[in-house]
Amino acid sequence: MRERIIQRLTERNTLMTPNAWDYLDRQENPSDIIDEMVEEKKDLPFPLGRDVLRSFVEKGKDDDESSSTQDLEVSIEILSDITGESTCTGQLDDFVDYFSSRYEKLRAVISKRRESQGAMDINTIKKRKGEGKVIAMVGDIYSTSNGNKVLKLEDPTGHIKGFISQDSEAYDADLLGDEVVLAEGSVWEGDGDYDVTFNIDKIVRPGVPKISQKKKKDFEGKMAFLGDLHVGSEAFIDDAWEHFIDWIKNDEGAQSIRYLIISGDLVDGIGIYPNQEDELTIKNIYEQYEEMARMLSEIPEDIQIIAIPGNHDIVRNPEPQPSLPEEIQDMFSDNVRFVGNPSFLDIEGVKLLLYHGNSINDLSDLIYEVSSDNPVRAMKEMMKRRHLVPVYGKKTPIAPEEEDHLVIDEVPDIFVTGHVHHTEIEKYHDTILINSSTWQDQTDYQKMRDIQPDPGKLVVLNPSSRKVTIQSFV
Ligand code: D5M
Ligand code: FE
Ligand code: ZN
Repeated sequence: MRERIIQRLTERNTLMTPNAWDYLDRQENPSDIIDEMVEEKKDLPFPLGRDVLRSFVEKGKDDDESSSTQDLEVSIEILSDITGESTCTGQLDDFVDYFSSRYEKLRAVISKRRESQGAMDINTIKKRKGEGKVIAMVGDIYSTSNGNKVLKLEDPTGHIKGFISQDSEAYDADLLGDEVVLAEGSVWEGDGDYDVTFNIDKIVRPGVPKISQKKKKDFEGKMAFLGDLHVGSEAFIDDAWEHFIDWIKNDEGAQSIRYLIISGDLVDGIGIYPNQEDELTIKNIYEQYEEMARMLSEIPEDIQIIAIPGNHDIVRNPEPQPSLPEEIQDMFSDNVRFVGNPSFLDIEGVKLLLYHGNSINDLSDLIYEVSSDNPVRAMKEMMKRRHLVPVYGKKTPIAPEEEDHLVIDEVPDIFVTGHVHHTEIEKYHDTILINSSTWQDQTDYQKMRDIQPDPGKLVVLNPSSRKVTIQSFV
């Protein structure tokens, strides 16, 4: 049987990793699985790993109605995740493609708005002059000596100089470079030293529809959220973690938890900030993950754990980040599932957007009302712009993928971030915004930067009733 499987895979230019073999050996009909996979999948990754294989097998189980699936079986569908899909080649052209994807995807969102009717190309409005509207990406913005704003508006047909008077309603829009907006106004004829200029009266963002016809979710049980464990750090709060483990194993209130979502920064990593090694109890990153795996193995295995990486984890820093490497994933029990940062998931009909939250720092630097202590406010700004990293070139590095995976194409039921080591929940239209807590106390580095963490908390949500509670373990 093994030879036949190897043959089928080599015909398709791939091989399986040892862990994928282990997984396959535990299935009832290994040979059939590979036959089906080879037939159904156009492209097979090299090597073929455990996760891809498992995802294929589990999907098959869902589709097969004759099998007696229990009501409460785990069902996770990955709707968007960069893992295994990266197209980055490191060429300059990548950025051209990236921003063009960002524009097209956001234009598709904004075009659905009533206000977009009658929007014109920049090239057309430039020739035609007079009143009109355009769907444009915002370029460099600066303030003039008279206190007005000048910016560049761009679409695939060209660009035009934009002008926002301080008296205009558009002045207070907190426009950021690289966001895509609908700009309404009128075009001034250029003459002499003056360029043709679009005088902007009003800015409309992609936004989130206010009224929805969404059905109530019939999700059974609860989801719980935590993040920023920073395992390996001296400041990791063992006591709080032990309380949490004791609670999740024994407390009646924990029995209905079926999914545990971890929003990145699983370990503290190494070399993330100056002199970090002085604050590490585990100085080897693999050992940090081994400890993390041991800790998660204490959680009852009927709880499905889903984890994304953060800026302290062992994957590339630019976003989107793929899931942790397979050699790390293999340290963990089968109920732990690793996906990329960000990921858009469908968990039993509940749409979940999971993002570590690096750009919260950028938004708090750029928008007056946003601060890192109030992360849901930053999350709202992301939702309004329908983008997780609305501004390029600040603190959050972006990998120029052919498709912009950071666009919020679809409005999620739940949007989760972490990173700023606070716990906060708020509803925004139909979406529940959650910033999940940390298990790391203040580090010397954070003390220097006056960052006050709010550690040791677990957010518990009933997706069906939309009731949320915060459980504290410190
Ligand atoms: O982030 C821990 C805390 O440090 C969180 O409050 C964000 C803040 N932080 C992290 N990186 C930066 C930068 N570059 N500027 C400002 N504040 C930052 P963690 O990712 O766990 O180190
Ligand atoms: Fe963190
Ligand atoms: Zn972080």
